[in-house]
Amino acid sequence: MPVRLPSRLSFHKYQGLGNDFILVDNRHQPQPCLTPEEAVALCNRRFGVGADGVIFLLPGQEGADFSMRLFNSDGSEAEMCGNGIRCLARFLQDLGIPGQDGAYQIHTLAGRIVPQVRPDGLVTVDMGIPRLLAGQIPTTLAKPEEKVVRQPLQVGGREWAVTAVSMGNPHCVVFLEEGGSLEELDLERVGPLFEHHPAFPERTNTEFAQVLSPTRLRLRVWERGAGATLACGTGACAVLVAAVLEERAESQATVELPGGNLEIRWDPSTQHVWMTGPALHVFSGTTAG
Ligand code: ZDP
Repeated sequence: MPVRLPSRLSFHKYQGLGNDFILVDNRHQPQPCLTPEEAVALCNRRFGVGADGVIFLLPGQEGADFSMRLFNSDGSEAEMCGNGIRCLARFLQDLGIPGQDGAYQIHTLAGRIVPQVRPDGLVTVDMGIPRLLAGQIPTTLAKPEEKVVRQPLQVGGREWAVTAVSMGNPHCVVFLEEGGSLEELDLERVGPLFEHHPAFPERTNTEFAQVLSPTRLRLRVWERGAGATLACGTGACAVLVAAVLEERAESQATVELPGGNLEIRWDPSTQHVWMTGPALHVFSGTTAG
């Protein structure tokens, strides 16, 4: 182990569709109380607690109730995290902070995001407006002010048709054509090649998707900084947006991920994307002294 675990750290483990996070109550100071290296050690599934990332609950900024920051399991920082913000909303409820009708205004590096815990325990999140211009993703696959929809990209010895979407964090969406099988996709081989492709200067999350019907999509994800995970909330939103841009789906659909389903809606009038799904507390603990 390169870095020791932080000692006597109180933490809370949550998961959304098997995408799991270590939540840290960091409300006492504006900066995360852990270094990225300490987050890597905590996320290690054999030497540490085990998680896809560490999420910090921080004091509010810019008029928001609270702020969220996330270190991936490789120590890199993500601007946003869809499954993670559902977990954060459940964590706030568990801390006894009711919010306004279960809704919280959360400042993230991707702007203001608003999760709301419903009476049935599922969390609906206003994920904001997707950013579609190449300069916003960022990607060099088009001029900065142009969209990237079904653009050819050479990766791993073949050509793929990719659509780029930012949900605050970068996503590259690939629909497998007729006959292509998600099960047969060698995610561990092609995932890293997409993640580190020079066309994505901030690296990228990559979703491999299949259209089951105009209201039902399926995906496997290779996450920037975390590898293959069981689910990606921002990724599910990016796939629905890409499917609408490619005229493959309606503006509301169920998205099947390896860990379960999310309901995603891209509101045509406001352009906001809405995501609904579960988030659950697994256990709380304290690291050794
Ligand atoms: O953008 C990134 O670096 C992602 N790895 C962040 C995590 C995204 C996540 N899986 C989600 O649900 O949106 C947590």
